[in-house]
Amino acid sequence: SVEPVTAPRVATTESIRLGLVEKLAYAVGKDPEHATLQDWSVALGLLVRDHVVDHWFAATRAGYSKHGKRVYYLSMEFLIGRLLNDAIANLQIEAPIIEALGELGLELKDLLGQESDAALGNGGLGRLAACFLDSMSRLAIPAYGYGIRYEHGLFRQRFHDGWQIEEAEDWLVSGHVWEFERPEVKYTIKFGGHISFDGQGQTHWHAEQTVLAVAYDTPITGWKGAHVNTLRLWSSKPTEILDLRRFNSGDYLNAAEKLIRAETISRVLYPDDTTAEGKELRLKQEFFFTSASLQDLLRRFLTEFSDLKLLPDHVSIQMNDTHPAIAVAELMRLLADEHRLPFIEAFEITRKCLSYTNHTLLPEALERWHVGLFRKVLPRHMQIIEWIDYHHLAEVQGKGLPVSLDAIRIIDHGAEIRMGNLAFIGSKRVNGVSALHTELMKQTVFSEFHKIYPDRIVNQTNGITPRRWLYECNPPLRNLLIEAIGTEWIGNLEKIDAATAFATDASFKEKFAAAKRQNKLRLAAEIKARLGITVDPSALFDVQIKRIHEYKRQLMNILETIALYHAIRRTPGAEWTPRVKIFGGKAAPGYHIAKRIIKLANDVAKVINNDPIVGDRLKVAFLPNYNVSLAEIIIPAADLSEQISTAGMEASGTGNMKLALNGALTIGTLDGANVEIGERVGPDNIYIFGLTAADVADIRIHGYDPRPTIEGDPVLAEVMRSLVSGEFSSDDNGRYHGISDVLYSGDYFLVTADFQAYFQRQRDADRDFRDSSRWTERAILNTTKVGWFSSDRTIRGYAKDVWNVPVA
Ligand code: 26Q
Repeated sequence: SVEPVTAPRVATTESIRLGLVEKLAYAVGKDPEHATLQDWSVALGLLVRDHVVDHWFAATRAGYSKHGKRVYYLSMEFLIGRLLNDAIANLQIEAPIIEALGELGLELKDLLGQESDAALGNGGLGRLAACFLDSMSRLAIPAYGYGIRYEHGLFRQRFHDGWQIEEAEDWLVSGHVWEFERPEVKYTIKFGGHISFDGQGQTHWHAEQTVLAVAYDTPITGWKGAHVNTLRLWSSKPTEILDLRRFNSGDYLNAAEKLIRAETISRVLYPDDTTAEGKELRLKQEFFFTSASLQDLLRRFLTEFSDLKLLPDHVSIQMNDTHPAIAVAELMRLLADEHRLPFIEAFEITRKCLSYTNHTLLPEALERWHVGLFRKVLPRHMQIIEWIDYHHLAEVQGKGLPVSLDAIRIIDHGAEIRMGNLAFIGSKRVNGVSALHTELMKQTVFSEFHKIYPDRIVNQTNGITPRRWLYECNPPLRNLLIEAIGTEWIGNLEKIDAATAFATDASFKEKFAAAKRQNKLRLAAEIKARLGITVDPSALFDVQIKRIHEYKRQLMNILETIALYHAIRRTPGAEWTPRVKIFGGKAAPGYHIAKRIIKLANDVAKVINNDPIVGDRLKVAFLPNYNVSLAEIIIPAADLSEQISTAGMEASGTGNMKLALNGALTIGTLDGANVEIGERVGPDNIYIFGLTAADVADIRIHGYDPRPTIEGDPVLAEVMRSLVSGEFSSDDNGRYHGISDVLYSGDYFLVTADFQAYFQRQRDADRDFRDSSRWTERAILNTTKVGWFSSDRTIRGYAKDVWNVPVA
């Protein structure tokens, strides 16, 4: 018999050094003399991967999950970023690695920088999925992440003359060492065609197109390697490699057509993070990975059990937004058509296995599919959805509750399929991602459902993994915390509160400020390298990093920047708090206003940064290609965190949590998780301003006229004039007339309504920052009071309220 690996290997300086040289030779094919940094980075990745694999096997063999319940997290997006440092940190093998590299004349940080950033997500939703994987491993929950192995992740952003240019992203070209291809794990996925019923009660789907979904597995190491889960991503492949008949007849291009059609499905991530456009390929992607995942988990279940009625005892499936909501119909199809269960039983089982997380209330972001397109791509699912809709409506009518049936129909006016309603009806639990958002879900989009199913909607406030978002990205602060309170907080972030006692300790304060300064110097160097802008590291670093959206109101931040600029120019000799405005974020390629807001920020930056009157009092830096790796540099260096969305519109936010944990004070509206952050850090340690969600709802009912607000505020009025005068667009005076028009005519996101309160709070921050000792105390309290926002806490909540699984 073959002896399996039994215990994880131990990392010593010696073993790492020898292992590295061996990997470099036999896996990379280079000798040390000719190896590039990239070669060394791959060698190190492969070596660390061996350590990960040991733990992976150990975890599986420990039998933790024997006949237990498994969690399946279905997500179109996993924004994982780089994995090398994450694995090193979780396995606690940094010291021997640094030492071994030193002996070879190499520096760890240089090798880490070579790894490509896996950007298989747009923003918050995708990054949340990645943090959840980390926490599920931390808590030893037997879980699988399921998604798509996009060949091209989110586009790379660069600026040309200040305008956003998108370029294809290519994360796989330089070799991704973390995945294992599983060519034997593959499923057939069907599209289109028609349905027939035979006399024996069997349903047949005669597909127009079939492709294969092939599995690629990435191990996800939990804290201290105690548990390792699997992220399984599906890649689409043709069912037959080549059409030989066509090829032999000389028709080379058409012979390759099927291959291209099949591989297109997992080719590229949709770069839109709101507007749910009804694109056929998007629907195919959604069905592709959902079907493969469900087939895979059913196969796994059936190797252990035979009675599908037991499925809900052993399987919990989480739908990350409605993107995998087709799971409701697909699980029913698999149970009924493939495994011959009666529809009604299939429906019962389905509703006990699935749960749905909602991430938005914006009506334009709720997925809908035209019935015609849907029937063309998924003819059987159309029938099943008609059955569910009819059956569900009858069920509700039977209860005699006073609800609007129109609001709960899946098929709206016979024309469109509402995926949110499908997900809701097919789920055991439906959750929002912050207390406010969940409350609004109950009152708005799902109010009718909430009347019928008062226990179904629950809240699970988002969280972030403290491993990546403090331990890994902020070594100076990490080391200080370990010195002060030990290491328990890393695996149990609520323990970070123990450091609250040091908030007024002079020596701790000094070291905390020094750590912040070190991080600011690192960011300043990055700004210099990427933009050529010199910034003063003792200035207030004011950070807004997130996707560009009107509701997130980067525009309000820019208008405030202009107002501050005008004020500085008017009295340069006054007492100014030097500020650096730092922006990062991508706009969806088709979102024209968002792209113009980027151009405005860059235009404003150019004028301000080159105005000698202003000097170091104000600088503006829009860093291109904001991604996970850049976030890891910006966040530890921030003093002020901009969370200024129109109240009621940001479901939660998670950047707000990362920035607070790293000692930035928040300036923000009472929106999403800002509300809960404020409750924990206290009103003195956060700058809250502006309209509340209730105010916004009220204004929207009564109508809002921006003109008197603008004209009544000389500061804002002057800013508005500068937009149309060409002060920031001397090469094209008309460039910002459109933006001005948007603000004058309706201003849906209420930028002008909140401007004055925002401007005032910024001046409060200016004043407070000058008392650096007091500011440091408040920054410390932000770090020590937000331990609750660990994704470990979030996952404990899902485990208890949604999945019903035990945790470590
Ligand atoms: C849908 C259909 C077609 C194409 C794209 C999409 C699509 C893709 C991504 C729709 C939405 C998204 C992403 C949404 C998102 O990131 N939402 C954010 O989720 C975070 C985690 O819960 C919250 O913190 C943010 O408040 C929320 O905006």
